[in-house]
Amino acid sequence: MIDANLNRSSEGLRVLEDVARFLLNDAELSHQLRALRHDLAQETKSLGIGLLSQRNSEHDVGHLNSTPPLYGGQKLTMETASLQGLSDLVTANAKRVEESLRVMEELAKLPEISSMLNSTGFEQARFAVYTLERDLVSKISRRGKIEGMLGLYVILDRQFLAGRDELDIASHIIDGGARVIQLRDKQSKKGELLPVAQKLKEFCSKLDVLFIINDYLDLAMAVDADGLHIGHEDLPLPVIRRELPIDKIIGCSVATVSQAAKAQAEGADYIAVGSIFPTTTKKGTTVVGVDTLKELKRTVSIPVVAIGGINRDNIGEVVAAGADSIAVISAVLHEEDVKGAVKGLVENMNLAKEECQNQ
Ligand code: TZP
Ligand code: MG
Repeated sequence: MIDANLNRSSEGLRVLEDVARFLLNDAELSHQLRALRHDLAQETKSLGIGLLSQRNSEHDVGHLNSTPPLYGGQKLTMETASLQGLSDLVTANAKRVEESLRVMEELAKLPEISSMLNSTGFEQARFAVYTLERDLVSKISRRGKIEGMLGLYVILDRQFLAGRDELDIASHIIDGGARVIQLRDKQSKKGELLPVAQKLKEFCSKLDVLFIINDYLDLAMAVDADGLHIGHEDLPLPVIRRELPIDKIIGCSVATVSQAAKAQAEGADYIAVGSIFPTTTKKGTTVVGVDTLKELKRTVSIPVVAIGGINRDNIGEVVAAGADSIAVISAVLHEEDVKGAVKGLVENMNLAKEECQNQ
């Protein structure tokens, strides 16, 4: 029993670690999983030869080939359960680890075993896996959204609509080829914003475009937006992460490399750096230039959205500097032909991307 459960837990942990390492590129999670696997191995090292001597896999009555099939030929084990995706794979393996740690924890309470194994250690490891399971599943559930973000990001600032209808403008933005719409409104009351946000969310969902709310956590939650964008004057990122459902993305505005590193460490899914060029849209913003963007790309691994004064003429330079996505307000909303403006930006962005790839 000890041998089987130690194998189960270390194998399950290895699966989780490799998902974190190779598929999620998450250094912190893969490090934590590795440390846990190593600690368990260390804790039980003294049992090694004894356990191998007792091993008798060929005659294990629970082994797939040694028992008659149950339930019409299907064994009801996690091994045969169909996995719908990466999230299921993580859940199945996390459960395997949690269950085997529980078995070890109980076994270690027996008088003949308690001198060799520490029950509390297994209990602590089990609780650590509960948290790691949640962190992995939440990362996976946001992955698709973050990938969908890597295009043109248009901020629908209601103060720039000049009486035009939000849904009308959103449909032109999407027809033009934008992948993300953010609702920004620094003036209206939230009660007035709620129905607007609700309509936009429904519309974007149908067309598979990400919908992000600027500033307001409560509004983002009320309309079930795909994510929330915050700045340094908003609630702190760890508080937002705690409150938002785990599948929602959080973007964070930064102006320096150290702010970007902090946002990444605190769990931001993407950062927006700006203002790249001078802009009249946001008062009092500092111009950071493309050099900050380049430096920042060397420092953080999460997607970087460039913002501020970006238009059809300079978008190529920003893409060449490494921006994963480009956010604009006036280059789209100051235009009468919104769809045409978005199309022009997307075209120039794609051209610049192609050029970068050919270099
Ligand atoms: N954050 C930094 S610059 C900026 C924001 C919201 C304004 C971007 O607007 P524009 O019109 O694209 O320069
Ligand atoms: Mg803000």
